[in-house]
Amino acid sequence: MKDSNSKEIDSITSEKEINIDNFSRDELLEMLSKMILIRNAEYKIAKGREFGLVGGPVHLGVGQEAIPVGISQYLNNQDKVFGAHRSHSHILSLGIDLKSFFSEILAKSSGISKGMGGSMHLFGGSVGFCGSVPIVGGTVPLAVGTALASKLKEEKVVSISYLGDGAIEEGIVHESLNFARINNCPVIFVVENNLFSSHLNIKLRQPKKLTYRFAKANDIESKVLDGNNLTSICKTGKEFIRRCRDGEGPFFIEALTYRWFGHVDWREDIDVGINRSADDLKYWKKRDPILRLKKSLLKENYFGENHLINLEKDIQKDIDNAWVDALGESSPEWNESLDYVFKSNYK
Ligand SMILES: Cc1ncc(C[n+]2csc(CCOP(=O)(O)OP(=O)(O)O)c2C)c(N)n1
Repeated sequence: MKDSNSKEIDSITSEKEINIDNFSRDELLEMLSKMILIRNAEYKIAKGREFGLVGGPVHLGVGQEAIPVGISQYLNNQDKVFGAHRSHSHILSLGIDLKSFFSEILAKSSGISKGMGGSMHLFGGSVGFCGSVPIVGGTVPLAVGTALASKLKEEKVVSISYLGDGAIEEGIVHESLNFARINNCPVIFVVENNLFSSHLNIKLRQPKKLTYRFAKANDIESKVLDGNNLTSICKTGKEFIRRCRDGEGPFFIEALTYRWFGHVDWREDIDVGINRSADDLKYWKKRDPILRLKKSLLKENYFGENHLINLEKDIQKDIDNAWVDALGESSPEWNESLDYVFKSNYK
């Protein structure tokens, strides 16, 4: 099924280098490092899942890194960020401690939620990540709720709701869009449109591949962006976040992207050739957000090739060390789940 590289998608996304004018060397280095960290951490999780070190399903977002990194750049720890089942990138982009993150994925007591949540129930209050849940669309009204609270308390706190093109199909999302608009809540809905809901192409689910029409229907200002272009995400993210702090909002960003792995687990090709074509994956890999940023940095002489190679090596070393440290941690006792989950006396 050859479809994601249609004219409509082609006109928004590109394999070209990206425009880095007006960004400082330090800022770009910070964001590039974050994207590499997220990608390589997810590759580490993929291997861990393959070799049975990680239990339960993990949903990897390799290929989609530019979106949360570009948005998180303009957030602070008071802001409230919500994700869903594919949220490693969301919490990592906010700067969560890597060892506690891996410990959580490996179900260790030292994990951010004491190993009780795992890959799909991430929480990192210290960095403003208010939670991810596997119920598709489930966190969207929560983000609207925190935004309403922020408005009522005049706090200038912004809420971010990451959701997929599949989540857009949930009724609660439409109620949330309407409620956010009617109450002018400082929330930004960020749709990571990777064109698939599990194994089902958007073409088979919706009359159009773009979802921003739902924002229009609710009178919410929106922008459709190339989700693999970091600086484009930054530009709009910065503007919408500032305007939310100034009392405007809600806003809606539709960021077109693609995941390189199958819907779940470590197999890159789990649904390639079944529902996703190998050609499409190749097409999107040319639009790699990290590669495109690197090319621009090299072309503009912001960094030399060696600098980037060393940067990647250093990040990999941090990932390897954090992973080994996390693996060495102990697992919770069985009765702890009774304490934390059923008796609700989480300390
Ligand atoms: C309420 C609900 N319905 C269905 C599912 C099954 N399900 C899990 S992930 C998923 C696809 C979600 O697609 P999307 O929102 O586009 O996110 P992506 O997986 O592409 O990141 C579905 C349907 C679920 N977890 N929750």
